[in-house]
Amino acid sequence: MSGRRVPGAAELVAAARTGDRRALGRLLTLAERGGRGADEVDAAVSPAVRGATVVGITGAPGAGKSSLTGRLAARLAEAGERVGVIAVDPSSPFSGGAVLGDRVRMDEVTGERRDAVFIRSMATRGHEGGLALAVPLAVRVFDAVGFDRILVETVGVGQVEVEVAGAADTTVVVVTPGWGDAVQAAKAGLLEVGDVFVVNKADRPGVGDAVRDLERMLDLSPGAHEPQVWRPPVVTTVATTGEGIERLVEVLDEHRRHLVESGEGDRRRSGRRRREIRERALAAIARRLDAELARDGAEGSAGAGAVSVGGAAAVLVDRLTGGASPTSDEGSAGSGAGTADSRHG
Ligand SMILES: Nc1nc2c(ncn2[C@@H]2O[C@H](COP(=O)(O)OP(=O)(O)O)[C@@H](O)[C@H]2O)c(=O)[nH]1
Ligand SMILES: [Mg+2]
Repeated sequence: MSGRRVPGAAELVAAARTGDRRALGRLLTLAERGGRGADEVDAAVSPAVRGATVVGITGAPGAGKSSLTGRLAARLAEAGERVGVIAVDPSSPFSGGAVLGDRVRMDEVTGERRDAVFIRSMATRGHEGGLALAVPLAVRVFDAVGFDRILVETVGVGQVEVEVAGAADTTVVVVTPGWGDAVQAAKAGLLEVGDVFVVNKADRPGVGDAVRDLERMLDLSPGAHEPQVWRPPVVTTVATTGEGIERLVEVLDEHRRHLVESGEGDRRRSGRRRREIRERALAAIARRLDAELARDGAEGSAGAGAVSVGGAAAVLVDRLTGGASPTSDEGSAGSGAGTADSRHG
């Protein structure tokens, strides 16, 4: 470890904990790239994780998520918290104008407490295992080096993005006034994942209608009228001026209390951990599968005597699992894929 010029993950963690922002940036890059580097980061940060609160912020492009995230980060930082921001933007990886614009906007509002906020943009492609692995690891990095709250901004349009936002302790769904915006959110599956709803751009006409639309849809969700079930509050904001942000912070705190008191927080965390382990195992298995397929050449496992595609797959599974019965393996491989599909559905 000490002989290398490139610092190892443990050294980077130690440096990042003392406030070294470059070290933190490198840890996040390693987390995003996946593979062995990410595994090292994982091993280095996991023992140091303290349980920071993760808030997912999602909604349609242009709804004002980045503006809202910036305001929220600034407000929390002013209150003494250290805030990590992970902004996932599929349309503008790294150097795209939108990401850069978001960064500038957020830096502006962060002002004096600027060092209490660290913003990281992440691309949705180009790293092994994808967001489902990169984001939770990045969250643990922030947590382990001393951040109290982690805001994860994702566009609420793809299943993976919705899932990433939904893997937070508290998920905030952002809509805007305007015909059908709440309906669109419902269609994208955002109604189910939302713990808090924000009608942003409340400086525009139609705010009352948007709030009513949301309340009406929330009335129809299961358990909506049971007292022990969390009823997602609807908050109106103007992200550009900061109006309503205070109320949003209050509501986030209320939800955090609810998570603790109801036990739902622990359930979510263990569910999240299970999903992440599953994703990581799947990625490892996929790597081995690919290596096996490469060894077999273009014919796949056909050369091993299997004629059908299913048969060839069963031979491969058999080889990887060390000889369980091909039929039962084929069956369980099939149902495993079904589970993965339904999870994304
Ligand atoms: N009028 C108005 N514009 C807003 C508000 N919040 C954000 N915007 C503007 O809406 C555009 C999209 O905002 P952005 O935060 O990038 O949205 P995102 O794509 O959801 O992250 C920007 O031009 C913002 O300045 C608001 O409350 N009122
Ligand atoms: Mg944005």
